Amino acid sequence: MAGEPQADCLFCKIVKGEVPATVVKETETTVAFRDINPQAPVHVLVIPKAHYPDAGSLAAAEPAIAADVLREAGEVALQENGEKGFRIVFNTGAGAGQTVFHAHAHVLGGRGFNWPPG
Ligand code: DGP
Repeated sequence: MAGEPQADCLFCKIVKGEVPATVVKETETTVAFRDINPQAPVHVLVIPKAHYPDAGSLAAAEPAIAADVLREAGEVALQENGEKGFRIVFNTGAGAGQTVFHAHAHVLGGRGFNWPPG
């Protein structure tokens, strides 16, 4: 069923505590943890506890939880990076570099960023 945990999903395993992660913030609907392969001094992933394959399908099915992810991304950035600017990225689809098909926001900060992104 939509939103249910998937046995073969890495991030569902992190939600359940079956795979360890450095959690920096958690709410009833979201978990924020440090990326294992950081691309910036601050690199945190914010995920919904419910399983949806990407941000768009999450927003279509559970707009309130999608809003929770966005709010938490901003709060984690403030917590980890102060008032400095930050970037939120949702890689969507393998062609855009998505490798884990459980919706997640990358929260990146602590350095400058180029535009357009690579
Ligand atoms: P994406 O490529 O947008 O699907 O991002 C997936 C991110 O997940 C990538 O930046 C690396 C991170 N990642 C992959 N495996 C693990 C893991 O086991 N633990 C943590 N903390 N992060 C992981």
